[in-house]
Amino acid sequence: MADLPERELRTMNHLIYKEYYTGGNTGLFMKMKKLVYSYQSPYQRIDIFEHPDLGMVFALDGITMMTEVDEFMYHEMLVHVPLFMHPNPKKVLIIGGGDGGSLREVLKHPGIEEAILCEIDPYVIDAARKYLPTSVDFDDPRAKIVNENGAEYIKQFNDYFDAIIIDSTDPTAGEGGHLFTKEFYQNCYKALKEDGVFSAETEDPFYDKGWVAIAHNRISSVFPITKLYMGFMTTYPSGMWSYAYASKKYHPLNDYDPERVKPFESELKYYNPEIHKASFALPNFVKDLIGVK
Ligand code: AAT
Repeated sequence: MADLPERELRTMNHLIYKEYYTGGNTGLFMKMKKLVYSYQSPYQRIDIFEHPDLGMVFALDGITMMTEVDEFMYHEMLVHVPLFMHPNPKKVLIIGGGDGGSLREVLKHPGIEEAILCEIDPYVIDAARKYLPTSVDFDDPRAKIVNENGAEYIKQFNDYFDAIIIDSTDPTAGEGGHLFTKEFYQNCYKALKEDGVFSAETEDPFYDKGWVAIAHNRISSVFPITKLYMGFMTTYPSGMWSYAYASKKYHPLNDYDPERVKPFESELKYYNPEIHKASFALPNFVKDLIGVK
């Protein structure tokens, strides 16, 4: 940042982005270098900025969805925790995730035959193609892009997917609320094969504790195995993020085989077998939140 010309630094003083966390009294600010793209789609306001340290920053309705430098923490945890629990994932559904980060991580698994990305807003995908270097080749022959509400799209599937990954906006933002209902989780259960695995982003346990509790309560009322796991995510509220892992069959610790990760080591920047196991160890206040002893 120090090497920016003085005029650019002065300009940045006028381009302040603020995200207000739930409750409205705390938040995050960034001094942006420039606004790269801004569009009001039928679903949400899409902004992409360039930041001197964080690279491209993608926001929906003023909420940070990802930055170029830290998105790997979130996407690797959301995708690899469930996919390494499955012996041979071939058919995967991602709901949300139009920036392409989750699809990128899914396609690292060589056995993938069909990866469906169901993103409600086609403008997010267009913007990601053009401006987000962390995106993916959306035209990969294994990928299929669908622009629909994931809560409706899922209803047609029975016993079909090896893995379902919910990369959704927050439950109170845009169309994200559809992806936090019990009915939606029931439809995910139905769409999964008998050894299917599931993951979902479930908010931060500090500012959004109410939603963490609701999401885990609902998911665990549907799946026989449901576990909350956590990871760092530097530009999300509180910097610590929660996820749900669920399965009809595989326990995320007892059935885990760390050997499967070996061939992927050079491609992963956050996830490794130690992180996999450690991410299921929870602070007491988080256990209390979801009623786990
Ligand atoms: N991977 C980046 C992180 C995201 S993006 C979530 C995406 O979910 C958005 O592009 C949004 O358009 C899409 N989406 C929202 N609701 C639906 C729906 N009902 N069906 C399909 N797609 C949907 C999420 C970051 C969350 C954390 C931020 N604090």
